[in-house]
Amino acid sequence: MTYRSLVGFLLLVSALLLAGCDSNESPTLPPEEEEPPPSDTTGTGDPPSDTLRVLADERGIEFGTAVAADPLMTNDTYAEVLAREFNAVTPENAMKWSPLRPSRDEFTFADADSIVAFAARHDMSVRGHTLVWHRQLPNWLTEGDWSREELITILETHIQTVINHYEEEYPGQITKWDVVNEAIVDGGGRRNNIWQETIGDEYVAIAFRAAEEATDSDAKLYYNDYGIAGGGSKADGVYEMVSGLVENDVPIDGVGFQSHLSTQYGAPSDQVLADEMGRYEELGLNVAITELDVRIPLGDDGEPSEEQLSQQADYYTRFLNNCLFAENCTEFRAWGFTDAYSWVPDEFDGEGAALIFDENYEPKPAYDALIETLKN
Ligand code: 9MR
Repeated sequence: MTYRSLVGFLLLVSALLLAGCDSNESPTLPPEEEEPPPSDTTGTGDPPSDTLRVLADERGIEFGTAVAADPLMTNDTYAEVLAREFNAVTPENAMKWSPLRPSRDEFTFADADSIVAFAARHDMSVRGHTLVWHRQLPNWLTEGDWSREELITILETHIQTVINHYEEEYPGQITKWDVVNEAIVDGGGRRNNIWQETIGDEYVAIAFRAAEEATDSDAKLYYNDYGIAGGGSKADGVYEMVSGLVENDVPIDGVGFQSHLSTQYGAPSDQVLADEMGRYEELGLNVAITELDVRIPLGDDGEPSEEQLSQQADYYTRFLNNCLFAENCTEFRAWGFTDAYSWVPDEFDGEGAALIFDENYEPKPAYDALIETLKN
């Protein structure tokens, strides 16, 4: 037999064998397509491992961010990253007087509700921000000629209506309220604003009492301010005011350290941070990091340098670490999470890149460093 005829014979035998197999067995069906695993934590499947949210849940810490209503409603990536990485939110603007109260008798809850409803769907707690402040006030309020009694009534009605609305519509969802925001100036004294001028020092206590009276839940009531994490006259002024509230049995549960930092001004040392948090523990109060961001002065190309990004990562982790170490700190929140939406470039010329995801939702070194901190 030649080589050619041998190959031909073998091919014929194998063809017959294969034909025999086919005729004896039913055709094999392709396996059924399986559902792809969920790519996010939109409430439908298991969350991916090692996100900030998963690690924060494991440690039992609220790990949150400020949220803007507009991108939440219009940008799927924004909503997806938010639900994947955080277990807590703070409405960035939607609960302030101006958006919430277009006239004395009218309340518009739609934007704030959309954030709280999102939080409810995704099992996130909410920090209500903020019941009393001097900014973002409607014209009808700032231009009115109010007597002390009238303004107290307006303030108390506001606090009651807002708290009641959320306790009725979204029970248990708002676990903290920033009752009063930024009442103290850099030197340590009271800020001169409409509340202070018309009602006097007492407006702070009035607001806390109104909040306590309005709430039927165990939502915690906070005073919230910036520039108090690193000590100094403002930090002392806040401490003094808060101590006075405690002494007078005003219902206050905690103090929010906003913590808007810049890489060009440095960050408080661990010791100072621990001392500042610790002195509130001695008063029997909680503390929270409520609005952390670390802005960067950008170069001509508009980009942060590697060194700046690593300094930023260091500041983020320093604040998280100190919160994890402090017995009375149960909450860590950033003021936004993507550089695509941040208040910083609007307010600080030439500065930006303050958050832990860049404009394209790519994690920055600060993100990785926070992951490591939560793991360790
Ligand atoms: O991030 C908020 C920005 O979009 C608003 O324009 C600004 C108005 O005053 O308020 C910003 O949020 C502030 C927060 O409510 C209180 N602490 C300081 C925050 C940054 O200014």
